[in-house]
Amino acid sequence: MPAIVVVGTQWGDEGKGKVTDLLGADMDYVVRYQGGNNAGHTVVTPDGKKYAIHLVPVGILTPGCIPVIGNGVVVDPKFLLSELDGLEAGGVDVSNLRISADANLVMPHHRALDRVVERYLGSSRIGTTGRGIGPTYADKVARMGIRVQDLLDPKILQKKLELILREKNQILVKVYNRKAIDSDAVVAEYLQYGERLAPFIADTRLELNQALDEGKNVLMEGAQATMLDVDHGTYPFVTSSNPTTGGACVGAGIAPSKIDTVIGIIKAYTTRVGAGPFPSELFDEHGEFLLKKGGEYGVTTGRQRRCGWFDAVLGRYAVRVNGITDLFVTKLDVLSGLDRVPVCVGYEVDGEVMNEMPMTQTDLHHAKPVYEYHDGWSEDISSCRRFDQLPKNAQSYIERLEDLCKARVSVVGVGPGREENVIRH
Ligand code: 2SA
Ligand code: GDP
Ligand code: MG
Repeated sequence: MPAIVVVGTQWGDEGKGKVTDLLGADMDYVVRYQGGNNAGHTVVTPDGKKYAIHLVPVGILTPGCIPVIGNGVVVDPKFLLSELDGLEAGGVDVSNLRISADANLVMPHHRALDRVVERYLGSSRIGTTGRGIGPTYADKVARMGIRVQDLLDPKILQKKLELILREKNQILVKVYNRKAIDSDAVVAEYLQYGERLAPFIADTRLELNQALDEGKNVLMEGAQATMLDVDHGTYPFVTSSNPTTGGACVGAGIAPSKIDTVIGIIKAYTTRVGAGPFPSELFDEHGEFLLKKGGEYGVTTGRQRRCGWFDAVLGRYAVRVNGITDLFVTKLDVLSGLDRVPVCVGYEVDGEVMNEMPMTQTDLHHAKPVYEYHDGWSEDISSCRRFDQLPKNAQSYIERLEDLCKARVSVVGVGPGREENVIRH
């Protein structure tokens, strides 16, 4: 079987963790291909245990599955070791983990710069997770990155870091009035991490391609989402990587021809954490309803998520950009109890109605949602497992999302648990 991609369609937190865990049982490999420990993926296992996974692939929870941190991920080694320690303490076997030797490392100067730049931006801030993600990717592209393989070569690590810190310390001290970072201390600290991580460091590109050639099942686990993609999202209010399907190829070193299934995870409503445009955002009691009933708080930072109605313009855009073959609609259960459920079907921009994503960010910032209204349902749907068990109005809602987004809805989530799904096709 070729590779499968699980991709976020909105602004993240659609339930990628749950879906990856659900599919994990049939997978030989689960691969993270971008992002870092900014991600927060929640998994609730059948025994009721709740995990919040950040940097390692969710597949680490599936016995026998090989979890891979691909070359496109940015790795904070201190965080990674503490995440592995935490999982091991909870009885999870982490010994199968592979980390690409080519992945870039999050260094102390990246974390420091992420925070000071956000403060410098003031009211124009992005609302990052403060994990050093943006500065690490910026240095990677500027060819000033330090990679996982450098942990295995003390001389190179020392040489690269001394050179890089000469520039970064000027910025930290002279521009932002912060303390300089001592390169000897960082080298000593990172070599210790390197010693512990050495058994996991691998040529993951080779291993994944060999596995695909042998017919093994490989799942690519996206983090963040389409509208946070640095190329296709609401720039500059985005993360610094490519969560979209194309990023899966680059971030793991596999060819597009190896992918034949792209599963788009889409919440039955919309949320966003951090700054940036959000046309269907709610500022009333309905927004409060979604926040409370949906438990919409950041898994990494604890921040309250902004909530709004389903945006079909955005859904259709995500289907197109990612080549989504199947949609997995999550959290339909959260909408039970509403008299009517609005769906955003277009944007009004300066008196003109647009049915597709505007070309410019200025237009998106000015976009006012155009809604159509669906009758709601009051039943608790969490025990439904077949489509015909859902209330008629819930069925029509899903069918309409399918029409508007132009992709089939194969599964509908009716609760956080692994089994709480309506399987359609
Ligand atoms: P960054 O830290 O540079 O990637 O931040 C840039 C933007 O990307 C957003 N972002 C996220 N949005 C939703 N969920 C994410 N993960 C956590 C979660 C977030 C949390 O699962 O809840 O706990 O706050 C995530 N990671 C990055 C971020 O909000 C910025 O808008
Ligand atoms: P991710 O970043 O895409 O993995 O999503 P998060 O874990 O950040 O947020 C999704 C939240 O919704 C988590 O708390 C999940 O346990 C929960 N969740 C996932 N699917 C469903 C569903 O169908 N119904 C309900 N009620 N909760 C769900
Ligand atoms: Mg999340």
